[in-house]
Amino acid sequence: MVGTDRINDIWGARTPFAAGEVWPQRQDEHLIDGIGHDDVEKWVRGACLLCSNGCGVEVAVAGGRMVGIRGRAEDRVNHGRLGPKGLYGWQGEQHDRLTAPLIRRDGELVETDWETAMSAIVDRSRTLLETKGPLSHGFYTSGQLMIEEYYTLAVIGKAGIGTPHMDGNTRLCTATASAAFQESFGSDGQPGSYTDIDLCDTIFLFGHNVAETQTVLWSRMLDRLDGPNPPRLVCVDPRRTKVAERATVHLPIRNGTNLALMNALVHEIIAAGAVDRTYVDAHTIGFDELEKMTKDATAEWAAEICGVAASDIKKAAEIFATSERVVSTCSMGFYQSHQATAASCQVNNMHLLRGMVGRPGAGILQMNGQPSAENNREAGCGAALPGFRNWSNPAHVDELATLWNVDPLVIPHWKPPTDAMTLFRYAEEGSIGFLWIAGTNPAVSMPDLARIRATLAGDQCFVVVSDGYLTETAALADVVLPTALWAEKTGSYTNVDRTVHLQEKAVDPPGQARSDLDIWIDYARRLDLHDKDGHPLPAWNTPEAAFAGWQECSAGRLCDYTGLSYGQLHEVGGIQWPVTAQAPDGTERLYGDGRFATHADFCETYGHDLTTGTPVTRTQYLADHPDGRAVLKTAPYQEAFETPDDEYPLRLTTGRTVYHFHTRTKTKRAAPLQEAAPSMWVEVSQVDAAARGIHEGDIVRVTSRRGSIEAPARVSHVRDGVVFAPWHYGGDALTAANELTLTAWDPVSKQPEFKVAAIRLQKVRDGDGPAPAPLLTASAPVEEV
Ligand SMILES: Nc1nc2c(c(=O)[nH]1)N[C@H]1C(S)=C(S)[C@@H](COP(=O)(O)OP(=O)(O)OC[C@H]3O[C@@H](n4cnc5c(=O)[nH]c(N)nc54)[C@H](O)[C@@H]3O)O[C@H]1N2
Ligand SMILES: Nc1nc2c(c(=O)[nH]1)N[C@H]1C(S)=C(S)[C@@H](COP(=O)(O)OP(=O)(O)OC[C@H]3O[C@@H](n4cnc5c(=O)[nH]c(N)nc54)[C@H](O)[C@@H]3O)O[C@H]1N2
Ligand code: SF4
Ligand SMILES: [Mo]
Repeated sequence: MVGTDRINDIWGARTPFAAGEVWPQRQDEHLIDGIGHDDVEKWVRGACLLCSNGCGVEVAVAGGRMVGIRGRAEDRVNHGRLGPKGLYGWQGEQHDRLTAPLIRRDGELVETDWETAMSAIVDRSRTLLETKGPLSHGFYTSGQLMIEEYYTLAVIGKAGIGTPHMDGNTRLCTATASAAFQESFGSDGQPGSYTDIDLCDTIFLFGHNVAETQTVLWSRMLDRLDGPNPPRLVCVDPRRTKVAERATVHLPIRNGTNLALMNALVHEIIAAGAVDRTYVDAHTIGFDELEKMTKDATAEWAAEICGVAASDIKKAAEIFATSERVVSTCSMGFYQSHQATAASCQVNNMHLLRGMVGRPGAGILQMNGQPSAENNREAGCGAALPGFRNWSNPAHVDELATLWNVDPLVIPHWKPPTDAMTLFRYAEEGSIGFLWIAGTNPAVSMPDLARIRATLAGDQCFVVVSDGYLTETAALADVVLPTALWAEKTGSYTNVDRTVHLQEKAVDPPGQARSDLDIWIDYARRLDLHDKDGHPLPAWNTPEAAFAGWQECSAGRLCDYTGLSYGQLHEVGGIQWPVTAQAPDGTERLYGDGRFATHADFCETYGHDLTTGTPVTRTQYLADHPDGRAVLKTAPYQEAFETPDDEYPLRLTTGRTVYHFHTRTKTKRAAPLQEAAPSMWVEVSQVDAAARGIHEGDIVRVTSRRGSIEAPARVSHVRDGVVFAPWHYGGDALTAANELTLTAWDPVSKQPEFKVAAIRLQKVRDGDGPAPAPLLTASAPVEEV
């Protein structure tokens, strides 16, 4: 093995640096056993596809196979570094792949050819369109495809078929990031940049275990923390993560109480007189309302609800109030909760109150999780229109109708676009009779799995699954299509801080597998989708032509790609949008001039009431005159839908471990990663374990109102009263955390509440050794094992 060990040395060697210096390069590399540098025939450029950090890479190819990987030293995102998944995860693509289409015959999935599979899909599709119309069709996609693919499906679904029932698993992931941007700034679009980490004096991490979920970004933070004049660090997480261990203040709040904390932090900042009045007056609306809504939200009040010391809340507020350059991130601990949008807007508000948006070192990073969640949102492949356009603004719909040369009435805008949770409800009751799932595994990743399995397996809905593997979801489908993955095709990905990368095709896909782009173009041609003049829709057949189509669609919008080219992406690596004739090398930050995307004719939404989700009308919106000013808004704190009671006395939360990606389709097939975290466990505090006679490694049962799971217990540093379950472990054994989670969502972003449910915990039997949980992460045991 040539290279680096990222299993035992997760973040690698420190390269400390001071504020304002350039983050030093460190090139990480891994070649498989038996392969040396001289054996590599070519290095192909691209970006890692195993989280939203989007690290620039080069893939080593020999004999038509991938044989290794290295970080791209000059890339702005990672300066050469790679984490565990980046270094080893691709190996999982070389095992157990689907190589031919499958079709269900007499209850069994059997191999078939493309002609049979596509004919079955198109026959069903055409019959339903003729008898029931476009509302019979649903598309549920991903945060892991390429923008060329998303935009192609957006055109098929929105200009060709005309269904509002399209969403991505981005609904489970970053819908709240998008919603919070829209509510505060008028449009989706990340204001900040990773270089803000290099310049900041303070970092706030809200429900974000960056040490395990964006390991390379954490390396950047660690290098600041270990350098001269390190930033102060505040961490809000019910577990003692590696982030918490480095924090100046760690607020281990009860899960499901984020908004109480946020309202108190804003209260304390206002009370301290730390508001930048000049900025607020010139660039925001809604201050008086915000002040009123947070008037009673004292640190003492929140301390009761959140279960942390009032003095710590005050300390955190004081740190924010006395810093000049804060970087804040929000992630799933905030997004997968009942008042997700309101809590995340409060983070935007804290920055607005202190005039810390779009300034070097002062940046908001509402995180993305998946590598191309951003692209799904931009391309309008989910519950949105392409280019951050406003579905309730007829002028925006007309723009698209002109671009696509279709009747505006075809483009679904007579109702809000359908979110994933509602889409599955329609599939459950059969009004959606044709559901195409691509690049996601809902039979493990959605809440309340018993219900999802029944929906997918039932006869009321014809289910097509496109995936590289026979996943838990594919096993329930009517037709399964084998797809190319990642470096087996060419296309672009955009990461958290708007950095676009081009992944260039390095190897052929296995067997008969085809790219999602080719599959969808084939489907569109077979359905004979066309524009008003009879020209085929979409108009392209190749990734580069799809990219050109997308560029045209993005023109003049915030996510303007018009100045980019494949050639430039190949040469430079990551480039941040907008890229235009005026900004040919990209744009580091948005909103530096204090002008936001809230003009009524430009904005993506007129906003919502954050408590109920009720839309604000255009008339109301105009009356408030945001007109380029940001909107300060929040909601009063409410308890989560499910809170502990006598029967279910503990709080469940769920999340990730560093070694696995999601439902593990790739990482369980990559030996170093799988060996590092081979099977399910649950994390319990010392106090809760002792009360139930549970010791490290004992087998426990966790039961909620939806179901139960059994797994070994790790006695860890999770807060008392909270049980943490990783949700990576699907399969037959009913160990998936989502057996327990509930069907409930934030009213604005519609993001499901994976981070709050009530459960009961019982010991089942003694264990025979420590739990199979990692030792070097937030899952570390309290006592040595
Ligand atoms: N190793 C690894 N990395 C990944 C992924 C992966 O599967 N594995 N997935 C990628 C994707 S798609 C995503 S979305 C990101 C997710 O990245 P993160 O958001 O960092 O991941 P999670 O582990 O889901 O949740 C983060 C933290 O939220 C805390 N938390 C739980 N409940 C609450 C709460 O009520 N309030 C607060 N404040 N915190 C709470 C948890 O203890 C956890 O440490 O990671 C990306 N990176
Ligand atoms: N309890 C709980 N549940 C959660 C979460 C949580 O924190 N707690 N987090 C949620 C979040 S943030 C997310 S992002 C979701 C993720 O949930 P999923 O999207 O279901 O997770 P993955 O395992 O990444 O599934 C992606 C699938 O796409 C396939 N795939 C990869 N690349 C391609 C491609 O190019 N084309 C095609 N057609 N297929 C491809 C992979 O093989 C895999 O089967 O889970 C959510 N579920
Ligand atoms: S931080 Fe994310 S993008 Fe970078 S190597 Fe790790 S998994 Fe890949
Ligand atoms: Mo995600």
